[in-house]
Order: sequence, then structure tokens, then C-alpha cells
Amino acid sequence: MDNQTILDILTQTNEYVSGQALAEQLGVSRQAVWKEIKSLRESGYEIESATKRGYKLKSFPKYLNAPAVKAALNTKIIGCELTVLDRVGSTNDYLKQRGAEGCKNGAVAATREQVKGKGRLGRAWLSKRDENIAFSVLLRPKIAPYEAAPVTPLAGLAVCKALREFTGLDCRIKWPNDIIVGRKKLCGILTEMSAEFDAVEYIITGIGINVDQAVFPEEIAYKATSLLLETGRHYDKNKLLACVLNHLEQEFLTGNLEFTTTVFEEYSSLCATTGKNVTFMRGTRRVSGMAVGVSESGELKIMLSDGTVVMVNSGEVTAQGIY
Ligand code: BT5
Repeated sequence: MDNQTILDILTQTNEYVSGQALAEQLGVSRQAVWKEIKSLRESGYEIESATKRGYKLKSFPKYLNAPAVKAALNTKIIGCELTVLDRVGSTNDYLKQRGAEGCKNGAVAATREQVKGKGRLGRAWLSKRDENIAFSVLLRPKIAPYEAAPVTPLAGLAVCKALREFTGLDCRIKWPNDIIVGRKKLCGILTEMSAEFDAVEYIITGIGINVDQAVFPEEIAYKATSLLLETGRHYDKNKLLACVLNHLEQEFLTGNLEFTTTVFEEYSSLCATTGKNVTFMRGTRRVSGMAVGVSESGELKIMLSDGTVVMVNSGEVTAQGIY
């Protein structure tokens, strides 16, 4: 018998469901229902039972699990297929494989443990089992590869707004893809794409949020932070993930993946890089300037010492005052 099925029934109602009704609906024995309820309880689901009334789901486990995320989800597309894995190398790689197999636009894969998390340019993303949120979203927009540039800034904006709403922290975007609190990094975003020359097949945006991690490996401790470290409290990861997915749907779908004027204004007001002295690589030279804003297609505008403004659309920008 499939765990999901009993859970699905119990998740959809706030009332007791009798063992008999469950057994009939699933076409299994009452003994099988009882065994399944026992195993769900062992996995952390709090299920009340009352004589003559049956079973009622009282609470979900604290760790990431699909039924609890779905219960707080408010979307049509993002999360229409939602998988929460126990352990995976990288949710981006997992979803890439699902993308090649034809999964739906909006499919989401999250995991309780990610053992080979990827950052950009071959760097590693480190996280601990059940302490953080690691997930990826797959999109199948009908656009050319060059039109996909707004995806990362839109994802950054969505996560930033969700984290601000959910925690009250003054989260900001460090252009192009980090969410920071103060000087430290709370969240990283990695967007990858499978495309032909003139058409995107799918885009995968992977997001890692540090939630309960109190201690980071030495090499990143000076620049990494978590919701626990910033606020001294724990947050429900299932509700937080749903909140982020709700915001992603809004940012990705309302503007058709475009950097509209409203998005541009919101992004600019939350961008911590603007107004900072920055350095970046131009060919083989390291150049300094002042970040003066973000262009309407998501590039960083940097004013050089001679007053000219250049656009930087990727690569490494180091901003003074942020790790
Ligand atoms: C990123 O790259 O920040 C993108 C991170 C994306 C992670 C998600 S998790 C779900 C999905 N599946 C994946 O495999 N990846 C995505 P980048 O800007 O290159 O930053 C990477 C650098 O951040 C590393 O070199 C470290 O210095 C630092 N770092 C690593 N883990 C961190 C953490 N947990 N918190 C803060 N900083 C970290």
C-alpha cells in the first residue's frame, strides 16, 4: 500500500476518517490500514485515533515532506509535480534527468539531504540533513536562450520577498543571485538550462536556504548565516518552502518571465549591491567602479571612475562591505 494514499485522504480533511472507510477507499484490509498508520506515526506524523470515529491527521513531521508542503501551497503551476527526496546528490541534477524524461512545467524537487550540492562555476553548496532547504524548479518557457536572463533575478526577488514576509528579517539581494542578511549569505541560487540554438527546452533554478544550521564549515563560516543564527528561532521548513514556491509562481508567471517595470523597481529597492563600490573582471583586468543600479534586463550597471557606465551580466562582482 502506498503511504501517499492514506496521507492524501487524511490531508484533505480536518475530520476523523474511520479505518473502515480508509480500507474501503483503498481496497485494502483494516489490518493494512492500521500498519500504515503505525508506520506514518513512526515517521513523525501525529495521527489521533478515537474509538468509533477513526483517524485524524493532527500534524506533519518537522522535516521536509511533500504532503505538508502541498497543504500550504497556493499555486497552479509551480509544484504541480512535487517530490521530496530523502537524499540526493543535487536537486538540480535530479530535476535535469526528470526534465529529459518529460516532467511537467513547474515540477519541483526538494530534498531532506543534499550531498553534492552545486554552486556556480563548479563551486560546492554545503548543507546539512534536515537543517536547510534545498530544492529546484523546472520551467518550460517558450523563449529563446537569450531571453532567459531574467530567471535568476526573478527567482532572487521571489525568495527575498518570501523570506522577508515569513521571517520579518531585512533580507536583501546581492546581485545577481544571493540573498543576504547584513553582510552574510543566507541563500544561493543556481540556474541551469537545456536549450537548442533558438529555443529553450527547460530551465532549472536551484535554491538553497540556510534555515536551522548553527555551525558552518570553517571555510564559509565567515560569510554564511542561517535563519536560526539571525533570529534565534526555528521555522517550519514545509510552510517556508510553500511560501517561497507561492512567491516564485507570482514572479515567474505574472510577468511571463520578463523584467517588467514593477519587477525592476522592486528588485532595485531590495538590491544591496546598488550604491556599493564593486570590482569585477574585464577581460584579464580587475576594474573598480560604483554599482549604480540594475538594468531593465537584469544586468548590473557600474559607473567607472571616468563617468562611463558599463553593464555586467554575469561573472564575478565583489561588492565592498558584503563578504
Ligand atoms: C550559489 O553559488 O550560491 C548557488 C547555490 C545553489 C544551491 C542550490 S541547493 C538546490 C540546488 N541544487 C544544487 O545542487 N544547487 C542548488 P555561488 O554563488 O557559486 O556560491 C557558492 C559559494 O557559496 C561556495 O563557494 C561557498 O563559498 C559558499 N557557500 C557554500 N555553501 C554555503 C552555504 N550553505 N551558505 C552560504 N554560503 C555557502
